[in-house]
Amino acid sequence: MFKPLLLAAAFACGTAQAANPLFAPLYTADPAVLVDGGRVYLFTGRDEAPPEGKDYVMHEWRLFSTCDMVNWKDEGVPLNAKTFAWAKGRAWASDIVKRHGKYWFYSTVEHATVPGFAVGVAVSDSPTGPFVDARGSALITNDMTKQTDIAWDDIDPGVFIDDDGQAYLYWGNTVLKVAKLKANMTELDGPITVVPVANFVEAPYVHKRQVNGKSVYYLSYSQHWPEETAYMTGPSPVGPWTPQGVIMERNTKTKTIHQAFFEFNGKSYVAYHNAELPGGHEHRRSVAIEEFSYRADGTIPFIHQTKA
Ligand code: FUB
Repeated sequence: MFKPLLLAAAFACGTAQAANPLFAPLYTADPAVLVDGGRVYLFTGRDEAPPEGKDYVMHEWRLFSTCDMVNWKDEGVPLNAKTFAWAKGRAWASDIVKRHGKYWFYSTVEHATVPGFAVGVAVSDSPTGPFVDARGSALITNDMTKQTDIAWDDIDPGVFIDDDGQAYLYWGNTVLKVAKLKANMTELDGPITVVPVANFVEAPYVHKRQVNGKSVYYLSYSQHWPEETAYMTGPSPVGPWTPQGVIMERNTKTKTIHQAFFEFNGKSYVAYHNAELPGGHEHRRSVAIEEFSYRADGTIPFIHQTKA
């Protein structure tokens, strides 16, 4: 009697048991996480580079979900770079939030007519899609924000909605940028501000917790090259930020790492990528998740990656 019940519960979560690195045989990167309705929805980019590939080959975002952090369901491809008709391709890093009962997916793609990368926003009534372009045009383009001479300084959107309802978009490579979003989630609300962060490379991600009765905002990001994960804390979504140091080590088989923090069933997790799946390399990465506990003062301990 008992075992079938357990089996049924596991099947409801998903049918594939997974351990780090996750989602073999697919190579995945750039995790974005949404916790909703008792499930974790983990969006990833998909690395399709061949064994000797020398560049990212990324056309689509994949989605996996679970209700127990062990059994995962492959939810397929809820959207791809072609979802954005104005994009040339390159489905790079993304983030997802829920607002007004809809699911808003912010993502990096290469723009077809404005040289460089851009940020688009897609929307769906369900976390599993289908997603459609919410604007019909890019939210951020390289020509709006030329703070560097590189084409990829407008990548890696991270979205955060504060308890007062104000939404913020963080993004950038080499230079970290932040802007408010209007309540419609599809337009900027005010100017783009550059945040000075020593050694910042990419993957900004903001989350918030209550620590000893106070709101603490955590801004994590990739720093140096090869990258390691570092973070800062502050009293508001726009700082001022206090550097708190490195919390995850560099990878050995790929230079990028790209983290996302989340809470699920009372436990704390960070998702990131390395390239530890067999055949993995710089452009064939694999998403992994580590559980950790915040210290009593709210700081994040050093989190070691699972190594094979
Ligand atoms: O996956 C392509 C790029 O590599 C992402 O946009 C960065 O965060 C890095 O992981």
